[in-house]
Amino acid sequence: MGSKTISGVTIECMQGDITKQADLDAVVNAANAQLRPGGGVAGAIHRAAGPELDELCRPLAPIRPGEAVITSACNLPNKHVIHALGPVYGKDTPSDRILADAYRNSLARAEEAGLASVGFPALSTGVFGYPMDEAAAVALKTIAEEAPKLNTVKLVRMVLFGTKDADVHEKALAQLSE
Ligand code: AR6
Repeated sequence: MGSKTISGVTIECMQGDITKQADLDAVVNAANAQLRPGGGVAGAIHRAAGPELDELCRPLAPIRPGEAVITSACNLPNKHVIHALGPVYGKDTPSDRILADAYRNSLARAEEAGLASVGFPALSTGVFGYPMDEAAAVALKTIAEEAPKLNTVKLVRMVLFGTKDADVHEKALAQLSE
């Protein structure tokens, strides 16, 4: 696992499952605009959270690319789920700015709720087609840029499904200046 502390915020990268991060206040869902279960991360989060999560999401939908909304985490081992809509790579443009917005807005929702720790999957890198190395650079640069502005959030963890994806993120983390 890679880790670095910037302005008092610890940023970690690890291989794992976003639905099994019991020590985090919130996990971020790689959502669709309608906030419906879907596949990938969204399917896994809704399955673990139970059907009540879908009910909580309905009145908050639709959201636009780059936006994020927060709900309770229902049966997940966290307090909250933050539902973020990343860009479809090359279709929602400029994709890098919209991806950065999705991370920034997710952190803003966590701060508003007074949370101390948040876990992200690699937004947009599955069905939405964002190349992993480019997405990792945007994700970690954005989290590092936001770190000095965060008051309540002290831990941000990138949770990557594959070991290769975790390596790519750890390298991007190592390249950030402290
Ligand atoms: N834990 C951590 N990472 C995961 C997990 C998991 N349990 N499952 C998948 N990943 P995706 P997107 C990785 O497709 O590209 C959905 O159907 C996965 O390997 O979930 O933002 C929604 O309904 C990939 O690297 O999100 C939307 O329609 C990353 O998480 C659409 O897909 C994101 O993959 C969103 O697409």
